[in-house]
Order: sequence, then structure tokens, then C-alpha cells
Amino acid sequence: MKTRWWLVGLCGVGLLMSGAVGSSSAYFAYHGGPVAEKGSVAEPFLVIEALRLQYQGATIVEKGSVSGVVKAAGKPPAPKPIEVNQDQDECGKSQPAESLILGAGNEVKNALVRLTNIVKGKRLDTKTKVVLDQANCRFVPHVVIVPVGATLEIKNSDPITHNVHTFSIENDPINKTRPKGGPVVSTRFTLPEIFKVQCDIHKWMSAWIVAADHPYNVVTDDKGQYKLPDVPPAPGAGFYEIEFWHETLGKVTKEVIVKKNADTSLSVDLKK
Ligand SMILES: [Cu+2]
Repeated sequence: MKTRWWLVGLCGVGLLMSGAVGSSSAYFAYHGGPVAEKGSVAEPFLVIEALRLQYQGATIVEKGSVSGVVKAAGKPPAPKPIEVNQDQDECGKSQPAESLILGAGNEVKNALVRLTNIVKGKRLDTKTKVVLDQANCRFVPHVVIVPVGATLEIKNSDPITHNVHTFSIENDPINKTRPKGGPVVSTRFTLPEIFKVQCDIHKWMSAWIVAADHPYNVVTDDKGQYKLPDVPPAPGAGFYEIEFWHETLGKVTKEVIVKKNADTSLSVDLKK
């Protein structure tokens, strides 16, 4: 889940000094003089970040789902194929750009759809093994969801050397050369984060890793479709925040109400 910071306290009262204080005060002697800079003397409030709500996995009895289609607004131009300038025997002369893959009706492949404020739901599968392959000079899949605590295996299925370089901040980054036939790189992530991974040898090779601390994350298929199943209705008459993210088209956040035994349909257009 997305990290949620809750404000549980407002602490401190700022001193606002305005105007002169009588110089005959018993406690303070005010010394007037030229004011070089005017501005706030003290912040009126100090805000303290205090409690981070962790996602809680449980057996879910009442559940519904959310599904829909992600499309691109307007008609964004498809990125041009990328010219390959090395290892052409294995990688060909060009590679399709994967930064924006649209269907005939502007449906967006590889958009991430996720609930961002869910704190309780089905259990996260931390026993699973997720594979990110380097095959035919591309990362497969292009967007991979890895539960926090689960194993990600990064393979090299090509007969050439690749590299794996992740650009994570919350999690330890990886930067490893991957000779052909070399061992699988196994790793785990400890914190939720979306980050890029690339091959430093073949610059067109990149993908996105979504380290997720709850199971309500999904990637759209080549028809732009998504479905988030097994979602418990939000407590009370509440709603969830649902985020649609794409590496090129950006992000849109909506609110969605989930009802038990029902599917809520929610489709969006992403604008570049
Ligand atoms: Cu490579």
C-alpha cells in the first residue's frame, strides 16, 4: 500500500511577534531598531509525523471488485522504434519502444492500477517467486509487481551479457553484470516503491519494478483492461483512493466505492 502518514498531533504554538512591545514591560525589554528583513519570525505550528499505518492481511469474507479500462486521452504519438547500435546479431537493428504501447482505441498497456489507502484486505503473498527476464534484449515483463518480502529472480535468457541496474531509493539498489548463462540474481524488497530498472550495456532496455506491500496492485493488459478482485468494502460508507499510473502518461487518482458481491466499473483517460 501507499505509505500513509497520519497527523496525530499538532504540537507547539509558534510565537508570532507583531508590533512593538512596551519597553516598560517587567519581563522583556524591547529594543527597537532598523529592520533589515521582514518575515515570519516563527512557524505557527510544528507538524509531527508520528504514525505509519501498516497494511494488515486477513481472511476476507465480504468482497467486491473494481475493473475498467485505461485509455490515453487524445491521440499521443507512438514512440519510434529504438535504433540498436550494439549486439545486433542478437538484438536486431531496432527494438520497439515500450514506454507507450497503445491499442487501436488508445487503450494503454502496462499502466499500474492500485489502491493507495487500503489498510486491511487479503493477505500479501510473500512466498511467491516473481521472475523478471532479460530475453531478446528486453526486460520481460515491462512492469513487474513484486510483493514486499517475496523473491524476485532476475534471469538472463540471452546468449549475451546484460546488466541489471535498479534506481530504487527506499530499497537497496542493484547494479550487476549478467554474463550469459550466469546465475539468476535473487533479491527481495523491504519497502513499497516504484522504480526503474535498466541494462547499462543496452540503453534501450528498461522496465519498472513495483515493490508492493499489499495485494491490490495490478498492471493493465494489451487491451488496457484491469481488475482488482477480492476487495473488502471500505469501512463505514468509505471509499478507496485508486491510482492509475503510467511511465509516460503520468498519474490520475480517483475515489471508488466497493460493494460486496459487486463489481465497480471505473475507467479513466490518462493525459500526457
Ligand atoms: Cu542488456
